[in-house]
Amino acid sequence: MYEVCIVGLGYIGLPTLLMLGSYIEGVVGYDLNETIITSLNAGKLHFEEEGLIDVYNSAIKNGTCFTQSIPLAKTYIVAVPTPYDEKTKKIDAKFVINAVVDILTHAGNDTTIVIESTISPGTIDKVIYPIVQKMGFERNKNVFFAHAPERIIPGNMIFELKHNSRTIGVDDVEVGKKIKELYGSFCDGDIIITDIKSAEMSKVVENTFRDINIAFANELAKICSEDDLDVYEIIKIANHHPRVNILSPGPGVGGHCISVDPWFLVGYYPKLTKLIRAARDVNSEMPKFILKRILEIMKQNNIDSFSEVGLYGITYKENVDDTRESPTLQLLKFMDQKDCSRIKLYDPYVDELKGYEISQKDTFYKSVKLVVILVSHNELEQDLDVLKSKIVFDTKNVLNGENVYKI
Ligand code: SAJ
Repeated sequence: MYEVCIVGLGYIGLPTLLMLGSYIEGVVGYDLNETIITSLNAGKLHFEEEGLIDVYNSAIKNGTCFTQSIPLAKTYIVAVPTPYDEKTKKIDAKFVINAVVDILTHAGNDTTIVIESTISPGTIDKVIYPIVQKMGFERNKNVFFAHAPERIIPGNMIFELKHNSRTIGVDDVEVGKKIKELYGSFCDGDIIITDIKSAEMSKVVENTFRDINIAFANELAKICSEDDLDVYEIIKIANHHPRVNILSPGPGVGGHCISVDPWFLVGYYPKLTKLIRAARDVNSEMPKFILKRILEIMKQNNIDSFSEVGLYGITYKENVDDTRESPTLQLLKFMDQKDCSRIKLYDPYVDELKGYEISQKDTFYKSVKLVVILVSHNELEQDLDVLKSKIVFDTKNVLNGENVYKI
């Protein structure tokens, strides 16, 4: 029997598995997706992340393995996606439910299941546990639950896995101690133990806080743009106040966390979430504002075709290859099909994207007059010379010059 099985080897499950596997023996990763398991067994990682290959190598040395059929383990850590229902704004917990049912069907009694996936407050009590009960299990007797929401940021995952503090929600102090010891094998940060619902709530609150702060920055950007003020200068000055810390405006909020988790609160507390809802709306409308600015800049520079416009950056943020909910894709959705097919797209991390043609870097720069920077990948530093000869709309505040427009 394995010590720990990680269920779901995506953006969170895989780094967690490999980190744990570098520190303890008896760790196994399980995923339904055959391609993922085959590639991991062949030594290939299915997404890029700094330092991931190093922890892969040390986990493998330590005996970590991957499987497509659910193995027997003492503890299971579930890291599967938790989308939300577009209509109701409530969590769609089907993947977590399937994982828990799958685990209990195979593992039987005395299993500990740690949910790492972000879930709306009350999901374990109200959604998962009733299903588990119907299967004949009794909580805290023959099945034990914990919620250990992840906190790692893509681009710095390995460092943050080791150094960030963690929250562990449990029903039972003894289970809390056991899970704390497990996470403490690799995590140097504080590990705070609380109840399950508080852990569920605190995770969603963290991402919602960031969404609201970014929305404030984005709203300021619009105000400043209206009055010809430099929003970055204003935020820089305000942030010198010891109790002010405004984040940066940008083309929108992407990824599968910050743009999703606030809905878990809106969906369940619709009458109490005016601010959270407004922040979501401000951030979701940002790509539309960017499109309006692109059209203004095109007009000012006598550019009348989108074929002379290029979007630099397709991923949801810099130096990662993840395009989920990316502001660029949100912007393309606001454009009509004809304009969309004319506009040029380039991203050093993206070679292909369903429904769109991605240019090679040389062709991209040769064919466009206006470059819109939507993601400030470090790779951009290599292009500073060519960018001097273009009109640039820099939505990330990384360039300066007479040819550069800002949000
Ligand atoms: N963004 C801005 N302005 C900023 C910061 C970010 O517009 O000042 C945009 C980014 O460009 C991106 C989006 O917001 O499109 C989200 O990026 P992010 O770097 O803020 O966050 P994520 O989604 O990569 O990771 C977040 C983190 N949560 C918090 O910082 C509270 C991470 O710690 C979580 O583990 C992760 O969500 C998650 O999985 O929940």
